[in-house]
Amino acid sequence: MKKKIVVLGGGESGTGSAVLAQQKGFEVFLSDNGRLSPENRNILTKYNIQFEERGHTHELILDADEIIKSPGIPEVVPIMKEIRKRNIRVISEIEFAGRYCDAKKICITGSNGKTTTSSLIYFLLKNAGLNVGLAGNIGKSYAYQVATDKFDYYVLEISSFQLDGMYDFKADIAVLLNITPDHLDRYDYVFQNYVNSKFRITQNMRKEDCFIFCSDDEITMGNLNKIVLKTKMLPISQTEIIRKDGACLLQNKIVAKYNDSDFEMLLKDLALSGLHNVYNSMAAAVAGKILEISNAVIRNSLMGFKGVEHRLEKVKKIRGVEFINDSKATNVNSAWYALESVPGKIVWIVGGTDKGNDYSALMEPARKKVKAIVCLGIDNKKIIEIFQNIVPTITETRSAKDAVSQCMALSEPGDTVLLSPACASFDLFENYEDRGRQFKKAVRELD
Ligand code: UMA
Ligand code: ADP
Repeated sequence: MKKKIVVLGGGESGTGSAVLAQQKGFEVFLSDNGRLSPENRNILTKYNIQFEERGHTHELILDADEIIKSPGIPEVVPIMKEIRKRNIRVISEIEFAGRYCDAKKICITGSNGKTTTSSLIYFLLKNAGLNVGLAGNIGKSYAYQVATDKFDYYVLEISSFQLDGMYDFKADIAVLLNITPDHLDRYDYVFQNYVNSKFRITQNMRKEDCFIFCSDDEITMGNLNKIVLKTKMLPISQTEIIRKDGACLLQNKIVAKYNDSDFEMLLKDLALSGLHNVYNSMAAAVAGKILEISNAVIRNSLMGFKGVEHRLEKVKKIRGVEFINDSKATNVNSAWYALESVPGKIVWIVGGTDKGNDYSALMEPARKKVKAIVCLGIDNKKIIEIFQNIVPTITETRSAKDAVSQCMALSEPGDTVLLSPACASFDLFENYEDRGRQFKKAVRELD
């Protein structure tokens, strides 16, 4: 009898998983408790895949041999509780697709910088002429690409939700950028649970594999000291000298080393600005060295990378005021790096859906640099309480258009208006992309 695979959720991840499972000859059933997009409905129909929408029918799900759960579905929903009661194996799309993919896998995780670093490494591998795909928590699903494409290398951005359902998967090169509190609502508000999830990126790695990690990150180091890894260890640091494999700063240069081969590059030549992006560039350079990409290609890639939309994206300078869209800064740590990287005085757009934020780390940069705060959210009480004695002017708005026009009124030539909200966007916007686009539109309309 055919093994039955049930796919829970029919979004990007679920639809791709169903296509791959169907192609591999399983009996496949996809169940979504909401509405499918017309595009995904068409794909499922085209591949002859059985599916349901607007509800999870327990009898059609609970007889599965294995379940592929979409990352956005939390454990607390009733169907998941039933599945766990019956001990049915639940995996993520990445675990499933990894079974059918013999490409070399470069996997990037961390609380912040995943998309930037994955895109940069992908850009680097492409420039080196390698046959490479980009997938994971970005773009077209990994499973769909494994079903329909053939690559020698994959750069995979991996979220903690995806890691939670990964068991036998193995990265050839793993990158753990940093760990700061995020998504705690999905981890019973226990930070260690989230940390453990991030460390799953190292599971199954062997001595010939490579683990790139940030040795300046206290949480990473504290946890690394508690486990034994067989893999090659490649620290990246901006505070200490790395004498063996890894990357560090030497005066005004980054230096990346692997197997006695060095790569050096002036900091000022990096395309991406800000201390956080120095880490991202270091991780990419080390990955490049491991893959034996030439220094010239690594240098040109780190110099020529255009950055990713909504991450410290310069929108426009209007009457001497620079407008920057950092809508993807949905937690405190990413907003900290944004405040740090902007020179001069800042009019800061902050707020949205609070994920249990502790804003105290932002008090110091706000005191030094922020001349006014324009809140963009429904409930701004916490932000006002924290910053009212630090920042001279705080106003509240509920649309990108209002926020932008208030910022213009509060700025002088030489200032920067920075949208770096430290919060999710779901109170006023569809998602962070919608927030970023509405911001950019409002900025362009000012002119
Ligand atoms: N659904 C159910 N039952 C439920 C709840 C939801 O069936 O109880 C259905 C919804 O109706 C919907 C589907 O599940 O149709 C959505 O699943 P999903 O939220 O997992 O979204 P996908 O479209 O499958 O996209 C997911 C990732 N989304 C999340 O982790 C929330 C995408 O990451 C990822 O690119 C994609 O898989 C890859 O295949 C996005 C993301 O926001 C970019 N990630 C988070 C982040 O970056 O912060 C982690
Ligand atoms: P992710 O995919 O992990 O959410 P992104 O590359 O999309 O990461 O960046 C999210 C936010 O974090 C942006 O505001 C960006 O400027 C900031 N950021 C990027 N890299 C880092 C890093 N290494 N450390 C902290 N913040 C970062």
